[in-house]
Amino acid sequence: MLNLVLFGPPGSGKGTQSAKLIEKYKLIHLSTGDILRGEIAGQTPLGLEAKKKMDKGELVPDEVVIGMISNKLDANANATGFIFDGFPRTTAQAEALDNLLTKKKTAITVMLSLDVEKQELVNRLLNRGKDSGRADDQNIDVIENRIAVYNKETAVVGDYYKKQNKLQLIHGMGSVDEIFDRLSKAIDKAKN
Ligand code: B4P
Repeated sequence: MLNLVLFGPPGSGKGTQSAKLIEKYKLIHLSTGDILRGEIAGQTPLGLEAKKKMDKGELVPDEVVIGMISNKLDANANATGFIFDGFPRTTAQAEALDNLLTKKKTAITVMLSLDVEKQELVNRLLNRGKDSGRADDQNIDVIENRIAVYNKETAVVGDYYKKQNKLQLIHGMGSVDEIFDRLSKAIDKAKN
C-alpha cells in the first residue's frame, strides 16, 4: 500500500495538492478538515461542537478526529492506499494513526511536508476566504491563531516522522503544477 501524510501549515496547499495526487496515484483522500466541514453542513452534534473550535482557529479534540479516521479506514478496507490530509495534527494523533495502520498490517510510506513563507500562507487563506464562505479564512486574527497553533502543537508531528526516517521536506512556493511535480518525484522515490 502507498500511504501518504501531506503535512504543512494552514494554506500550505495540502487540500489543493491532495486533489491532484489522488488522481495520479489512485488513493483514497482522507481530509479531517473536509470531514469536519461535512459534519458542520449536516448540523450533526459532532459538527456543532467542532464548529466552535474551528471558528476560533483551534484544534478539534484528538479523540474526535481519531474516531473519524478509524471509521473511514474501516469503510475503505479494500483501498490500495490513502492520503492523509490535515491529519495527524498532534503527536497523540500520529501515535493513534500508527496503531490503526499496524492493525491493518500496513504503515505510513512517507510524510511530505510543504514549506511555505508565512506571508504567502496569509495571502492564500484571505484570498480563499473571499469566495469560499469559510469563516476561518475571513478573519486575520483567526488565521494568525491557526498558524500559531500549527507552530505550537502541530509542527512537532514532523519530528515524529523524522525519527522514523519518513519526513520529506518539499518547497511549497511556486505554481500548483511546480509543487505537484516536486511531490510526485518524492513519492516515486519513497515507494521504490
Ligand atoms: P484544514 O481543512 O485541514 O485546512 P487548512 O489547513 O486551512 O488548509 P489547506 O492546507 O488544506 O489549504 P490549501 O493550502 O490547499 O483545517 C481547517 C480546521 O479544521 C483546522 O483549523 C482545525 O480547527 C480543524 N481540523 C482539521 N483537521 C484536524 C485535526 N486532525 N485535528 C484537530 N483539528 C483539525 O488551500 C489554501 C488556499 O491556497 C486555496 O485557496 C488554494 O487555492 C491556494 N493555493 C494552494 N496552493 C497554491 C499555490 N501554489 N499558489 C497559490 N495559491 C495556492
